Amino acid sequence: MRIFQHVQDIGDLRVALAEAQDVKRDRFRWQHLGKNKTALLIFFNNSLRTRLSTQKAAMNLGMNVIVLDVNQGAWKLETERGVIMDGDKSEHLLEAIPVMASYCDIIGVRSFARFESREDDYEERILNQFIRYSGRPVFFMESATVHPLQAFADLITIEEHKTVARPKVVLSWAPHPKALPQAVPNSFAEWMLAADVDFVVTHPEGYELDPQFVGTARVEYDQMRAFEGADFVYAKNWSCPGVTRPDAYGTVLDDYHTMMQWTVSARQMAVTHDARFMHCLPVRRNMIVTDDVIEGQRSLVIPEAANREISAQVVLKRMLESL
Ligand code: AN0
Ligand code: CP
Repeated sequence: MRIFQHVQDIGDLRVALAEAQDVKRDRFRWQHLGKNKTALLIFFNNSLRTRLSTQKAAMNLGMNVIVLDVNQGAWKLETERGVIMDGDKSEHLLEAIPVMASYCDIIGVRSFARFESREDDYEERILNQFIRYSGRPVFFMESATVHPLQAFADLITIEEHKTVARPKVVLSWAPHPKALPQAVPNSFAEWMLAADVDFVVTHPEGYELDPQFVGTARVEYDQMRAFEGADFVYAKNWSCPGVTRPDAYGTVLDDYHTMMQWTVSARQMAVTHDARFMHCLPVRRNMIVTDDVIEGQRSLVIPEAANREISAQVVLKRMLESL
């Protein structure tokens, strides 16, 4: 595997899920694969889980790991070609990428949507430059539009906890005070459509996800109706994707105070099929989900986060195998 961006990059999902269980049974079995190989993890944005779980996964495989927080200690990077660099940016991405690539074998990049232009974000301007100019396998650690390591970990978690062959999985928008990216819901939708689940998305009008990710998924604007009979509830906030409201791309459409009925609470969970609660974390309590639901017996947020180590290890293992 040379690129990990979309669900198709991992191939057959049943094979990938079986491999995830192999990794979980004995995560140190492939130490020989990573010997004298270096993973470089580049962060343009904050992270707790992605940073730690990916580092751990690389160490499980016997790799060396270098982590770079671009905004803390590195030179500020210009990303646009043709700019007269007389501002605060001392280095261009076009030099930085091949230089960084010369010190490693595999590169992971986190670079969130900037919300300056929908085209730039949805064309993946930053990650595509890493793919083009690094000459190394590149995996996405949350880009402008996708978070595949999260979606893979979510699928592993659903597979481990499902009690019916084809569970009903509901992705629900929930309120948040700041504009958040669409990467997590985009990837979750893409992976759920590829998996064997009954997938429903619920959100207020204006938050329609890009068709390239949400495809033919059922959209239900009535959250309570969407939750009926659900086996898994996946809560997440996202800002306006600019599909039905191009003018509002990357914004919070309504004052969150007026949207608090969307906060996932015992009221909605009561109409589900005793659903398990999921969220990628970090989560704002009593905005996205109430204390009792996230702390409750049916919450999966901690095993879900633990599975980030597993999804990252399967991806790194596949990349090492194809070096
Ligand atoms: C990010 C997001 O919503 O994309 C990262 C989630 C994994 N969340 C925040 O910025 C709070
Ligand atoms: N879920 C997730 O990617 O968390 P971090 O932003 O902390 O890495």
